[in-house]
Amino acid sequence: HLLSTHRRLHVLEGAESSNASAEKDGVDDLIMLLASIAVAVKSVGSAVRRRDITHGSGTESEPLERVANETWIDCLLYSQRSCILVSEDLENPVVVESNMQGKFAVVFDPLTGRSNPPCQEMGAIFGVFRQMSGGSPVIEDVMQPGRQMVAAGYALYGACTVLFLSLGSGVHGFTLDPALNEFILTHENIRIPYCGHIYSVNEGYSSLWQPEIRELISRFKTEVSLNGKERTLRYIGSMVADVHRTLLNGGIFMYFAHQQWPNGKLKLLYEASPLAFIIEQAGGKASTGLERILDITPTSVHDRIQVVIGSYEDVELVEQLYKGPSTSD
Ligand code: P6P
Repeated sequence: HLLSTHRRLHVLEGAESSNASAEKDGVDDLIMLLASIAVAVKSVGSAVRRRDITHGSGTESEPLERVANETWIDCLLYSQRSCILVSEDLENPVVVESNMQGKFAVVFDPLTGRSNPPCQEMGAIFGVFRQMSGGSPVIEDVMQPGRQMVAAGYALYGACTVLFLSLGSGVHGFTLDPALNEFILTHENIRIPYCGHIYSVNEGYSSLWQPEIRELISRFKTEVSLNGKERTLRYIGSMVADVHRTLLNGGIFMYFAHQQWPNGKLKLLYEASPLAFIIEQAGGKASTGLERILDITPTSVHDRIQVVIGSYEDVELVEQLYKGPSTSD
């Protein structure tokens, strides 16, 4: 779809679409915005793959971080479909100049998963809201709960570059064909398995967790999965990679608050909410253990929360263990 849309976009750009005055918040404009994100992903993916060549070996990802952030901002600005941007790498939101403004507020982490360089599983995460305010964009245009997103997705620079996204009607995955340098639809209408046996949590923090979290994990991992398999742990240390595996194989990813991160480590607006949007669009569930992530309205653009996300049955089980025996028990 993206490939054909991509071609359509070239035609649109080339032929000065007949309805050039088309409303800037229509589907075509959302696709133009997503096409600009696809360009950013191609460009950053190329820089990631060449990082040890162009930056010298053993380099911190700092230059890569700056390249990624600037690439995303440029692509979104020149799409002329965005009006306000929130980046993991910027303290404050960027308001797009009025002559370049569109009607979409975009939140993104341009190079996620880099806390353990040279992590091989870096990527990007993004979410798109429709501007709610009339006239100039305001902070409230990005301070929306994830359920208000009109699109969300992630890229992963793994064995190949993939771009998985949803416009609110299912989840579709695209794989970059390096020969064409185009994204090809490879995973149409993905559904996450209802239950899985892989659990993903950093048990290295066990001594830092609250006692009830230690108890929860201990009980959860001894529960045989509904698919009849013994549970097994996989943890990459890059949320986008751990959630991507969970989407395709089923299972659960958890990041609980602990002494170092009393509210949880992961960012609500541009990590948890877009991935929650994807997982729930694929039939899974995403919560803090107590409430749905997509229902949470941020209080600041860099809010952190704890995350329990994955197969519906597995998240339900963790929520039951977390909330304790219900009053009806
Ligand atoms: P820890 C990577 O920087 C990140 O923000 C997430 O992508 C990842 O899930 C988490 O940190 C890993 O954190 O504390 O387990 O190393």
